[in-house]
Amino acid sequence: MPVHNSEIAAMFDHVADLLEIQDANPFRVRAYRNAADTVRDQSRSVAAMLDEGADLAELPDIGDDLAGKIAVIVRTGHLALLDEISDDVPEAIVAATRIPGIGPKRARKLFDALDLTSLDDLEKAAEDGRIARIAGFGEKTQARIRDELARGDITERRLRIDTAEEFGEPLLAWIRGIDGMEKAEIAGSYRRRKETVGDLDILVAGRDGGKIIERFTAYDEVEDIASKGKTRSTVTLRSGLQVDLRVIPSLSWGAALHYFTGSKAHNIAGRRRAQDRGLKLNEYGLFKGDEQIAGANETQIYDGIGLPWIDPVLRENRGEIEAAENGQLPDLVELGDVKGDLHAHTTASDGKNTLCEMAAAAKRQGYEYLAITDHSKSQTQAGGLGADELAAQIDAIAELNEKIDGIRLLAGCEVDILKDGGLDFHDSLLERLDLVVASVHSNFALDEDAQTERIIRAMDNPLVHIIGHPTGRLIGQRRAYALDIERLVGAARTRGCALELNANPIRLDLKDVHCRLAAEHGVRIAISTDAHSTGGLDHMRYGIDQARRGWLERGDVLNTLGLDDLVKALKRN
Ligand code: DGT
Ligand code: CA
Ligand code: CA
Ligand code: ZN
Repeated sequence: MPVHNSEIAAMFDHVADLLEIQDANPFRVRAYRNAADTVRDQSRSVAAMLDEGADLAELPDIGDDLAGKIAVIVRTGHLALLDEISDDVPEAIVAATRIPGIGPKRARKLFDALDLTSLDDLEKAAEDGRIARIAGFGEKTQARIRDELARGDITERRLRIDTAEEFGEPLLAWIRGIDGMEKAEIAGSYRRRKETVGDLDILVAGRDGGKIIERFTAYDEVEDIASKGKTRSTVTLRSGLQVDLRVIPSLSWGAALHYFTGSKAHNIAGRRRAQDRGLKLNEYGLFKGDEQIAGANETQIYDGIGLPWIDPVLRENRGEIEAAENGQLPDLVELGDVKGDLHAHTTASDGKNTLCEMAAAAKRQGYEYLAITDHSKSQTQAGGLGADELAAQIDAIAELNEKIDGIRLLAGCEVDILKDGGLDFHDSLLERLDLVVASVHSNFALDEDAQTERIIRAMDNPLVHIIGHPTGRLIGQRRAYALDIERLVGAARTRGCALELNANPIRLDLKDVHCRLAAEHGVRIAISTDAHSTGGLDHMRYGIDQARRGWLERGDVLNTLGLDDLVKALKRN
């Protein structure tokens, strides 16, 4: 069974984390991080590429050394370097670096100074007041560490949707090859396209459950079998992902799919509706007394409780049942509605592909336009462009637009929002751009008032079209900065500024409920990939899923406009 890209990427990221804690050469750390990004961004399996004899050293940021390491990982599942250095660094230090404000060096200092070995030790130290006594830490840091550890999401293990897909889709394909299975689907939060999933809930329709489950548990990635019966089994995969599998008769397929898709709150509301009609709804069907009146398909289940079919992305009991009842379900935006991408980087800053390559890739997506938005000068570690370099890029884009057909590049910039809400470039330069995305990349620790004020100040500038990744969160890694999102939405509305839904599955920023809030206030959402490579443009579909969870319709989304309408819409006054 091949090693997945995300597993290779995670190993390289892990090496980078450990090297950073060991205070290794920053260039070496960077090399592993870049390699991890490259592997993660490949739309094809690196293991399969190797199998076909591809030379991985031709990929961006992968030299002969790293290509060799990837080959070993694919062959053996191991990276010797990682085993070596992880012996020297307690895993808890790596976990501690996820606490906001605790970088690798400070985490190391904490653990060394207090002779800690686990996060429990760290929590105790924070409670006993020992952290505040270390030079350079203080009461405030101590309180933050205590709160973060008490909150628990540093140690919580939910898998990002893209990672879950990487393990879930091959497993599903394998299950679909089992003799005697009739249908199989992944239900649960995965089918609702939530940004993270706790576990996978797989449904299989078939008669001989015992035999199907026997084959299921023989899947190569199964590491631990917690239970294994005739209709149900729970296993853990090598990746740590838990999988619940249930085998049901075809006659109950729709009912089971409905039940195990959830959410629980949506189910409970549905069951109550059934009761009000004198019916009983469970995972086997919809019943009137002992008679099954629906069950084989999901639409019939909804029909039986007097509702049209409701898309799984809406099933959170956030008003979808009432909307369905009143014929007011949203006409959700679709991937095919997207006419272009409004946030992308090139080799000019920290991207991996050139202007030309990005343009060709956007054309392959079937887009009308792609905005090139490299970083601005304050982003030194991301190769931010100086004013002259941006001016040169504007010319290069104009030149390229003359030469290429079928795609229009928009000259843009992801300009840093400075601490006081000012922008990293002068208006005289920003004026020359087709599109300005303004983002926060620093001073995450400002209090809510100051942070909100800062971003609103940036929106005061009519040259700003979109606020990039508005809350700054990185799923599973960095909490959103303090922000009054309602105030931000109100300010965006009065200023005619759009907010980004960053489609990168590690960001998905804005969250679903915030997308909905923005749209309800008439604020346009730009669904953008923030691609740092040609492969990154493929992330659009995660943004679309998130947008749909946020009830967005085509008209709510800025980049569903065709080129001419977009250009008109970008003229703020
Ligand atoms: P997750 O795994 O935490 O990302 O979220 P889900 O939604 O996949 O939750 P999970 O795996 O615990 O259960 C799968 C579905 O099964 C859930 O969405 C709804 C259904 N379900 C589970 N427990 C209950 C329950 O106690 N009552 C009802 N009505 N449905 C339940
Ligand atoms: Ca689940
Ligand atoms: Ca489950
Ligand atoms: Zn950014």
